[in-house]
Amino acid sequence: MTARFELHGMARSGPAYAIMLMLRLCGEKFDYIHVNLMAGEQKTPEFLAKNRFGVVPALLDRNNDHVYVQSASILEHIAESLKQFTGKTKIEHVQIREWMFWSWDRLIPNIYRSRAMRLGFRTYGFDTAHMYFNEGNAALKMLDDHLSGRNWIVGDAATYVDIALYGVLAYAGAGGFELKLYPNINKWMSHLEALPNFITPGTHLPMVSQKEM
Ligand SMILES: N[C@@H](CCC(=O)N[C@@H](CS)C(=O)NCC(=O)O)C(=O)O
Repeated sequence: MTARFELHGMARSGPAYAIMLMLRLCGEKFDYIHVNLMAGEQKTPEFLAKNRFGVVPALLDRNNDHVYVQSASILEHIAESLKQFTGKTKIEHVQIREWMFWSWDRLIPNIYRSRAMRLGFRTYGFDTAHMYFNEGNAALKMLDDHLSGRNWIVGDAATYVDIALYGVLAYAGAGGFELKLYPNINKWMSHLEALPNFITPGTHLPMVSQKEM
């Protein structure tokens, strides 16, 4: 049987990892299309027809032939359509979205920009680099405080916001962030790592396209 989903991604992309992790945790097989970012494949007319933003990930859902883009929106679609990791109540749904919006406002750009600088993909002056690093740590502190006495970000079970944020924090070390300073985040990450079918970023997406992963 053909896989329902086709993920377009790149091995070292955090948002692509988050989608792959979500599909794996849902027990859902998917086809994988490698997008060569270094060669600029994400800016070709063919790819832009799938994702107008010219970035990975993108997810084709063969059930309605729609290509979903922006990892936050993709995760929400997977959760809702597979009825997994959704949160239990209407208020939980709202809280999940609040954390998703917060993360793209305060946490994720600071982590990824710090990482991109360390990997040599971007260059910033000292003040700018310092600002991303400090704001990233302020966001980590906020998340760590929230996780005090909790197993999950929202409610009493894992939801897609846990998966989204795990997908980012798995790369925080590469941005120079010391997660050991955040004990509640560490504990929460170990809860997610204990879920069935969990897969680490190091062993995830290949550098070639692959059927039925
Ligand atoms: N907010 C987007 C961010 C996606 C993003 O920035 N992807 C990076 C890889 S991690 C990318 O494709 N960069 C290529 C480019 O900007 O040309 C999402 O969550 O999907």
